[in-house]
Amino acid sequence: MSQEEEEERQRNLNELPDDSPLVQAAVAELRRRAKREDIQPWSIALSDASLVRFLRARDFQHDLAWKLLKNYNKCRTEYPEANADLRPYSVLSLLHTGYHAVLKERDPSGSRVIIYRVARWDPKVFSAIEVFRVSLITSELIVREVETQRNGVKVIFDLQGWKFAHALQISPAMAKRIAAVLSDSFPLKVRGIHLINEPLFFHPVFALIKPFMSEKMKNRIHMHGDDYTQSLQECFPASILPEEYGGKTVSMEQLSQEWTDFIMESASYLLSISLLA
Ligand code: VIV
Repeated sequence: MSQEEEEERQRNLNELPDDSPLVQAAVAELRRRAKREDIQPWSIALSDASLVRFLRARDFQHDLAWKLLKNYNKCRTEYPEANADLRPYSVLSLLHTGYHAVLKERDPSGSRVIIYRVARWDPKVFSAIEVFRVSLITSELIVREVETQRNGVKVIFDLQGWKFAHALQISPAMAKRIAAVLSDSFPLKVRGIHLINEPLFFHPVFALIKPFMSEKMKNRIHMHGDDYTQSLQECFPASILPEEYGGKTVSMEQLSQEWTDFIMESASYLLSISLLA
């Protein structure tokens, strides 16, 4: 098969619904592999709905989907501080600060758009592990959406207020976890990371994360600086952005409140995927 034919094949498979025979066959194969290789049955759900995420995240390349599943499993079991307990209560007061929101509308390519505001994270109150857990919780919720499985996510990090105290929280181990989850340890395609208001002394932290990232991922990181309005709008239409970032219709406060409510409504699902003893 030529490369174009292979890409065409992957695109077509990605458009198929969960219950189509081709998707079902690929899911069954992935499940057989997981059972044969003794993936701990308690650590990851082997349901159709869960397995199909890994296939879509890797455009139905079976070996890559399998590798992603193994890495995801490894992260969940080897990094329980962030991964084991995904119940939202531990991060509720962080969510209430307005640290995090998910836009209502997707971008024109169908990606989910997520925003984090570092200025709302007080490093004396919340550790990087808890902050990381917020991202895991949101990721576990949006990865259930078929459109997100197909078209991935884009992230906007507002680094205004980034301080030395934040940087101190990013240990080399944490930098490695961040890079891992962006590249090959979570079944979401990361289509872009957009940094805005990044101060000069964010660069040493970025230098810590960079060596663990693939070329492809590095190329997807955009630094917009302080004067970001225009360059950000070249990447995202103003119509989907909140008021604080050049949009017209909705405030971060409102989006953040609504997403926090959604997380809280999802508490029982989040408990069901937690790995509690
Ligand atoms: O968690 O798809 C130093 C994305 C992110 C995720 C997870 C998934 C995902 C895009 C991250 C992005 C955020 C879990 C599945 C990596 C959590 C980051 C938590 C840390 C503590 C935030 C501190 C601020 C960073 C800012 C820059 C990071 C970029 C270079 C990625």
